[in-house]
Amino acid sequence: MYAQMVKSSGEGVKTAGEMDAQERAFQSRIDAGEKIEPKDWMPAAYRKTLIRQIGQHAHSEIVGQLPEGNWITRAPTLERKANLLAKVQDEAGHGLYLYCAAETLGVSRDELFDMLHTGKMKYSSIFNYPTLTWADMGAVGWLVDGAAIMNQVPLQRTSYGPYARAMVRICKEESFHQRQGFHIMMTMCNGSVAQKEMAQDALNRFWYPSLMMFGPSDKDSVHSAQSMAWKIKMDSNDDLRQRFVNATAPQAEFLGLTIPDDKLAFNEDTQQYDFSEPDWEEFYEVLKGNGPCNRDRLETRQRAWSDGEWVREGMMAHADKRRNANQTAA
Ligand code: BYC
Repeated sequence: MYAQMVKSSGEGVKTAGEMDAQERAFQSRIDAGEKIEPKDWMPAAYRKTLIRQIGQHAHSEIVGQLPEGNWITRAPTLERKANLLAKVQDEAGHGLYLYCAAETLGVSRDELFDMLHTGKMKYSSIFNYPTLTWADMGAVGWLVDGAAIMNQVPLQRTSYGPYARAMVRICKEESFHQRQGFHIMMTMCNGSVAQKEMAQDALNRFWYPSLMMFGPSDKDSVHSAQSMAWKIKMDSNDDLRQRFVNATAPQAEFLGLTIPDDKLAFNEDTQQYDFSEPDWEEFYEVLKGNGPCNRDRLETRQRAWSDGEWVREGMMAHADKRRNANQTAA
């Protein structure tokens, strides 16, 4: 890998000759598969990229609770309600593991929340789409968690120790979520005609937004080359998207549903599925804040933050009181 970088570095990626001795030693550790830990030296840009990616990921988990939370009170059975409640709670836990991992890089949780609430930091585009029917709970679990797993399983081997370790736990839970979603889809597809139509409609609306989760195509990806050299990302956006389509197309066939893409077909030569790209203009509009639910999602998070102020103040006052009492006793 190191030798490969020297020969053909990606755009913006420093060659060995351009690195100083400390950077070269750091890159050698990465290439040797060593984990970087919080107290180790790291280039400022490595730290910054990690804070951006882990922070964005943490925000996605937290904002990702909103489209599903919408259906907790309307789940069709007690069992479905309990499962959905547990899933939404798991997402909060994932957010917390990831905020903790980001904090080890020297950014505070308050700073991260502030960046989310002021729109300086992103969260995944997928959560700016509405969940209109119960079938959307199936489609989100099957497709959105399915896409998340595709991206996150390789991240268990990412170079930054706290991020890699957080990902191990997250992936175990995400794969359960994916199965839960697929089970909802299976039940609806084996139900009445109206239920199957609802499942098809959910697939129609969530297919392309799920493909967008992997980020822009490789030629337009800003960060991939450097992030892959640093093993902050393990695979390119297009490779992961292709893997997701390869895994999901047979599942749709099993369900008796049609992926809304006329070009989708198994290619015998490549042994992969050919498929249509998502509408990238729509993707960039969602990133700019113009998706169907951007404003609503952000307002909900801002309101939760201000409504929770008295709880935070109470907790901090309690912590201060205990600290003072301990100091007096000592
Ligand atoms: N949404 O250079 P690129 C989950 C931005 S799943 C929003 O390729 P990078 C969950 C990108 O940030 C979702 N923004 O970027 C699942 C950059 O803008 P900035 C969370 C996106 O970082 C189920 C610009 O576009 N998963 O949490 O190398 C239930 C150029 O892109 C998106 C993760 O975050 C997008 N879809 O690659 C509940 C996984 N795509 O920052 C919760 C970890 C791109 O320069 N993250 N952008 O302003 C990653 O693997 C990478 O960050 C990405 C993007 C593949 C997402």
